[in-house]
Amino acid sequence: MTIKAPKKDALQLGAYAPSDEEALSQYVTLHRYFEEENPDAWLSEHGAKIQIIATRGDLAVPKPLIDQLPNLELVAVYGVGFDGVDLDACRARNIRVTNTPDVLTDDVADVAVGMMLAHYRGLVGADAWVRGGQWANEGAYPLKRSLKSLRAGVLGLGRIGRAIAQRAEVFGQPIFYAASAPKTDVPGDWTYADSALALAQQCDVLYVALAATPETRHIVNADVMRALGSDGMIVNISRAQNIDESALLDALEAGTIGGAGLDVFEGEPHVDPRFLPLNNVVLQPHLGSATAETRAGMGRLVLDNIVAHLNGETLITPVV
Ligand code: 8YV
Repeated sequence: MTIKAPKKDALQLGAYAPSDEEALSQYVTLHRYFEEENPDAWLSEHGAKIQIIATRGDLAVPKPLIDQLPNLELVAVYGVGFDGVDLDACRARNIRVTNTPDVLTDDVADVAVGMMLAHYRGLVGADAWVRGGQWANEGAYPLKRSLKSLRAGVLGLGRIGRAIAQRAEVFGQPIFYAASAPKTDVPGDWTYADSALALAQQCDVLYVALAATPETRHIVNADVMRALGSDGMIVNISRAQNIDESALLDALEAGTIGGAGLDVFEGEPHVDPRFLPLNNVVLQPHLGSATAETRAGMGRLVLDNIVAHLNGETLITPVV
């Protein structure tokens, strides 16, 4: 790709893969803000030259930061979730925002269904059963659940939610979903529920696949957990804010729900220590999109959006 305009200056808020950073450096001057020892002083001196923010889905781009960049034109998010970006502040100044949808859908859905499989077939405990000698000393591993006996409930039927539902169908699971309205482009046997609570009352595995917004905060609360029940499982590959994590810990500890599979956490990467002794939760370090193939695709999409912006061309995957 070529750029017709001079190199612009980009504020990099978090690390990318070295190959992605090398590719981006061909087109913009990257300033590794996340490594600055005195970021406020740096912004005061250099903020005016920044035209692009290169960030990630798990990082924040708050209004106070945006306000210190008077010449900001574009926020490029390496990730599908743009909940960390103050979109109102961007809209107010005609600052464009892009993300990286589609390229990561399948990998994130795979992790969601993988955590369901691991929990209901007890794979993590079974591995320890072998390694710890219990198989030889105590015999067969305890019986678990057949995946085809479970009902899948998907909260949020966007790209990732649909991919999760399609995978659950392959396991023979009936599909229930909750969305802003019934979908007309899904199989006729997918059952619509008009709320998270109604969905929890009809399913065994509740997949949280919602984009994080102020309206979805703690949408999975203690009432939803009670409705899901003691054989139920919550799987979260979206954002921690969509679940009342304190209520989730209470429910897991009390057995109100049977288990959880979590790839996102409040305060990540620092995880509430209450999770650590629990054997009914599968813990993953926000790795939904973390494959070589998908991260290459995400990095390429960030680059393509930035080059399109530099050339004054249509953005590839605009949010704002
Ligand atoms: C992160 C994500 O962006 O896509 C998202 O919104 O949360 C993740 O894919 C990824 O972990 C890069 O940090």
